[in-house]
Amino acid sequence: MSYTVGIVGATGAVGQEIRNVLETRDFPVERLRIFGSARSAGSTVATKYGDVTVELFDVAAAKQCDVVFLAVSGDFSLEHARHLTQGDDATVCIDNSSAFRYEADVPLVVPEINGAETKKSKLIANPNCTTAIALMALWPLHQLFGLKKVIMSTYQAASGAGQPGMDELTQGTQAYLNGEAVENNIFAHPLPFNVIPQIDKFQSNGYTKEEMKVTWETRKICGLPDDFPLSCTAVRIPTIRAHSESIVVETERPVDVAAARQALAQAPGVKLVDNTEQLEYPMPQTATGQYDVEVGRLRKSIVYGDYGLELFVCGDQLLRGAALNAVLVAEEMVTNGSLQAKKTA
Ligand code: 11C
Repeated sequence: MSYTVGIVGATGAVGQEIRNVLETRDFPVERLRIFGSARSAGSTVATKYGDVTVELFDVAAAKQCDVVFLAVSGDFSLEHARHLTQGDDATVCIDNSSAFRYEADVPLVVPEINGAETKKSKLIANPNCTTAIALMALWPLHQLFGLKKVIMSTYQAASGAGQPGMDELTQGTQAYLNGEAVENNIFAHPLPFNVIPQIDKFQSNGYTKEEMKVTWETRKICGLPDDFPLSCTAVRIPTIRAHSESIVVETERPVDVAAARQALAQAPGVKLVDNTEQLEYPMPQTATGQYDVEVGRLRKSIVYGDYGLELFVCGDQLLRGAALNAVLVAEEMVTNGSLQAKKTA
């Protein structure tokens, strides 16, 4: 069986990667439809499935698809996603924004963890990139030792702010090296040769929205209690498109570092890169462009002793953090029968 697939926002950084991942993974595409704004409508995109003319987004037209990927703003998703997924002509919608992640009736899915949730709804939320990347390592460790507490600090790439963020970093770096003024319109401060301990807006508890997303989303995806303690400090650094994360976990059961390594080496979506003698550990340069999240620097925690592990993780923000996860959700829905091709007259 093959499907009519729609992408809304296909010319943005995430939308482009969704198309690439569909093509690379040979997702069964009968027809690809690309929807955009009045600015991009009418332009042509060369794809594996032939040249595709960008259509002006319209709910009725998008509902003709079997599955629609939304790679647009939360406001756009809020306005249209429920209309796409309701009614006799409803379509499956996989939303990359944060608009529905905390709605009780909308599954928030990392397929390797809670893929079965996709059977419950036509509207599926894709997690925040920082959460998705961390969970590839945290989930196998939770299975093995039981997570009691998680403290993490992130080193997040410019791609988290989309193509404009990557452009601001590269242009700003060139300007800096030329001795010119560095402009910042996307980031709160100039990013080149800097680190910025702020991603998204500050909340009343002193954390940023990005940091709270990691806490809220981890609880929901992993089925942890609503008060599960996870603290994140999210920091923007001048790398292009792979997020890095330093993670400390306290565990319910005693840790065994060798067993942790073995579990991570076998975990889907993970590449164990942990040979300090050879100076091998996760880095943005090696994680970029890879489907698997690199995990390494595994060690027993000197803070939590037998009940704690420390590790370092790097994952491609646009792939595992967005496009790959979304396509894996669609693949899961094909496998479990929740994604059906519409009968055409
Ligand atoms: C960043 N994690 O690095 C953000 C981008 O909730 O989908 C993704 C925001 C989201 O800036």
